[in-house]
Amino acid sequence: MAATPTPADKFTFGLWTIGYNGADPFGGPTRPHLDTVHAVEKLAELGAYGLTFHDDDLFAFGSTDAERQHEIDRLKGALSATGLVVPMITTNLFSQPVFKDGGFTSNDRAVRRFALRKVLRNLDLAAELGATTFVMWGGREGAEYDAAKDIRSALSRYKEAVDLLSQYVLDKGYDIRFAIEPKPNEPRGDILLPTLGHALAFINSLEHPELVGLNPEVGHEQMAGLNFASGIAQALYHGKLFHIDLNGQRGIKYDQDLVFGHGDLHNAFALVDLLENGGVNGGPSYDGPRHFDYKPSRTEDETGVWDSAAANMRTYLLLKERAAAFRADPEVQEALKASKVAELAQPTLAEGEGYEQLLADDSAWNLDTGAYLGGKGFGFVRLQQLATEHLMGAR
Ligand code: ASC
Ligand code: MN
Ligand code: MN
Ligand code: MN
Repeated sequence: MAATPTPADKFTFGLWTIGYNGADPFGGPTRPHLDTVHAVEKLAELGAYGLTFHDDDLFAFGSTDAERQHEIDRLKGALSATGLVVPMITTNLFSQPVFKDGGFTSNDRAVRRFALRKVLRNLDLAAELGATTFVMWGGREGAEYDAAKDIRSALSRYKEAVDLLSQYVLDKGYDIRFAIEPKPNEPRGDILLPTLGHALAFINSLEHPELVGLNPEVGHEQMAGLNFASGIAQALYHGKLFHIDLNGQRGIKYDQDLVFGHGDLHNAFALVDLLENGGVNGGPSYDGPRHFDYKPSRTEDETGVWDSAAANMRTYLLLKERAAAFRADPEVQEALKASKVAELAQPTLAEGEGYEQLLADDSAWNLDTGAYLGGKGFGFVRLQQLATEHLMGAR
């Protein structure tokens, strides 16, 4: 059936997602190490399109050049055997003690210089593997204490880093763009660029804003109490949806990284409709990888890991089917019309009209405002109920 994934669906997984060993702040691993070649083979079997990774997921921090190359070669072998691709890679600037106060924005200048070197090396690897997106999740870029971090200096150092990396990509002629991944907190008490909106403003301060966009993650925006689908719509509006991290989150709490849809299912439905169909009024959408950044719960064994990987893709495809059914339903079309959803796409001013013409238009001022008391309801609840019924497979 249509809910069986194929590479054409462009589903990708982080090596750290299926490879998560279950360690959390309160307990150690519940699963053994997952081998990279095995992971690639299983993902291919399940119908995935690609794999992504942090440098340290593939080869341990501090590996010798030979050890590093050995792991790269094993990965390349598995990729060519299965046809999986690597559309995105990213750098771990958060696990090692050296990054305890961040990478690009550590108060310690020597750490900042080391972090840049680690990323430059990883950019070469990205280019070698054909990855066109380079994600920057600054999990340790932040603070717990207001006196400990000068935020404006930190943002200047962040900009300095991204400007340098952009210049490197341009000078090397790499076909790579950067995608900043916002997160409000965890592991730091407060992380810099906490939401998609903060990151968009920061991008405008860069030397090469055209090379830098967003990699929003469902749960991260929801940890800030925000509407993810709405944020993605704004990212698309600004042409900045370079990549996306799909997962599930149940409210404002620690970063759960649940399977996609195992959180706010209504919002996941709206999101898939937006990504696949450009939203209710249509418009530019997203054709990049559908990347899952989730963690198989530590309660699961290896069978549970692959069940959860498959669940991400199946839920996405089922939502895609449901969104298509929603749109095809004549009652939905009629309800959308009654709700004037398409009318919002119509400019408020007529062609060539300015404030003078508007001021001369008495009908604009003579609107029967009293009619809005008790009348002229928008019918949004009916529309949402129709969406809910399609989502539940009841229509
Ligand atoms: C990333 C990314 C995250 C974090 C997290 C690491 O690159 O997108 O959300 O790292 O998955 O545990
Ligand atoms: Mn330049
Ligand atoms: Mn997360
Ligand atoms: Mn993520």
